[in-house]
Amino acid sequence: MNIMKYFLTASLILLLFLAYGCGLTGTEESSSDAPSIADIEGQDVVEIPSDQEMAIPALSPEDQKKADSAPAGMTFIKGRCFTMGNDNAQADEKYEHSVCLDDFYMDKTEVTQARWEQVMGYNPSRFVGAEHPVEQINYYDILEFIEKSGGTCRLPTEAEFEFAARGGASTRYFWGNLMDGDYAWYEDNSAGTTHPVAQRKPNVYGLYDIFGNVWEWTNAWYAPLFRPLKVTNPVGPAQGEYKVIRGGGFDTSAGGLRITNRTWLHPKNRVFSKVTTFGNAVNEIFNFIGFRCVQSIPTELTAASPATKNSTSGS
Ligand SMILES: [Ca+2]
Ligand SMILES: [Ca+2]
Repeated sequence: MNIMKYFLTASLILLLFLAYGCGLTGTEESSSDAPSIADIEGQDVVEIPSDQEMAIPALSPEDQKKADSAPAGMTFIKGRCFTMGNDNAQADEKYEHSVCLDDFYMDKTEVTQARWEQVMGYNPSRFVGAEHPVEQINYYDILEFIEKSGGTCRLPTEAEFEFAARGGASTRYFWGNLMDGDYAWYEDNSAGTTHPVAQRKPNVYGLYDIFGNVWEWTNAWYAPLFRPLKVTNPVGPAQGEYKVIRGGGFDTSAGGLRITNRTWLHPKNRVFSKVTTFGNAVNEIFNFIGFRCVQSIPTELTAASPATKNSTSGS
């Protein structure tokens, strides 16, 4: 009898030990680093700012000339090398890597409904207002707008968007590490609607609503990871299924407005299939996406140097 009791006790201890061991293993597996769509889509991720420090240097006389020649509504962005991405946020923001960009011009504001209607002859937006950003437009609608705009507009590459939006900052937002509603319309201050452009404070380049109000299309195909290579003027993958959109919108949480946040949208999609935190796919209208134009610097300005200045220009 005593032997039986001893055996049962020993078995019980062994069972408890095994159960505890399995529990530990399970915990480890659930915190695996393998990225899933739910991980990437989730917004509640803790981010530690990287230590990259960038100051906006004063413009040389030649660059000042480019800045003075900026097309109406655009600001000059002096290109250089910077660290793109974020190793301490969502999986698809990895890996921090060096990117070098040429100079370019960028619209100070999102394309307004007035501007869209002038070019396209219609206004598809849900939150109607001449000075509100246009939305409910897909990627191919924008290609049509670009064609009709006669060379005065292209979509930014993803690197151009991040560099411009960053405005030299190495913090979570271009204004610092804490959310500040003075700089962006987002879920806590937007009252569930878009707002006329340029009502919040701009970044150092004079870009308004580069975070918040409407998300913005880039020209890049979405890939879940950046390649950790030093690259010049990267344009992203040659093809893909989704386009990258950046910057967050009026219905985005504070966390989702961080500089390096990325998400994606089918180039034709007006109905977005979203993966919730519970893993359910639900259809919901998710098309409050706008855009702003960029332009490359005209060759007559990039070629200009003191040595060639005396040549006459017919333009
Ligand atoms: Ca925006
Ligand atoms: Ca994201």
